[in-house]
Amino acid sequence: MKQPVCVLTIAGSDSGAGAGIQADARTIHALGGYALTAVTAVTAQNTRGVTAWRAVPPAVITAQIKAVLGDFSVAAVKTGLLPGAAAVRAIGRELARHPRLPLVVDPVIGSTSGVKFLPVSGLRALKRELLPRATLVTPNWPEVAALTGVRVRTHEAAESAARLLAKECGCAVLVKGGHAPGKVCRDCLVTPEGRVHWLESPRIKTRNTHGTGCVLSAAIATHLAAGEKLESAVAQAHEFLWRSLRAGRKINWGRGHGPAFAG
Ligand code: PXL
Repeated sequence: MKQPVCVLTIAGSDSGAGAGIQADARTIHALGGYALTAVTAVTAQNTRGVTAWRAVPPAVITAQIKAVLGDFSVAAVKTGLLPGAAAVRAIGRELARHPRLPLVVDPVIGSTSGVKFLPVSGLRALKRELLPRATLVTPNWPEVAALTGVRVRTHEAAESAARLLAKECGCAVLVKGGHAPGKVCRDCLVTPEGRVHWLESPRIKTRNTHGTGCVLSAAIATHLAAGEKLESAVAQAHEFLWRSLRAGRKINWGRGHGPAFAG
């Protein structure tokens, strides 16, 4: 058996396994990698929403990261749900010891069902302490609006916000168009040098969309871990998510939003 590439996901646990650590691990393994995990929060949820959640203390998050990075040969890192400014700062300090590791940040603010995981102070810490060290940040429309203050209601505004964030933080920005109306889903990638690439795919009609952002960012991190260039990693991850959504579109999981199945 050939040596698998190790990818570390720093994210929350989802008891329904649609998003978070569970979606990341499934995605990383589907793409031939080995998922290492640092759990940042525990959520109780199913397809209908989150019923309870608790943050893991920052010291316990960093102990997990130290344990993994101090032993395994990790080739890329992704972050998902981060439960507050103190956790963001602690993770930033830990990852600063590994400046060459590719880092994908999915700036999760809350759940679709309305639970807020990261308050404004956390978002500020994310922008100041994690994004300048990141390879790529992957906000959706509401997240890029919260990070930049730009009102995003059109694809043109999404591109402007992405350009602004890339300039402010010096990292690449992928704004995901899943929240936009229309029959085509359009994501916009802006590199730190200001190159712009649009990725388009036909929108898939399904309720099973929980965890799409987790699958996408975990897939990008796995492709980066395998040594691929950013544009190629993003394009392949976009395609992988589209295929996963299409494969799982008719599965009946529960009464709400089932997982964007990545298997
Ligand atoms: O999709 C954002 C997200 C990420 N991680 C966890 C979540 C959610 C949304 O509910 O629960 C653990």
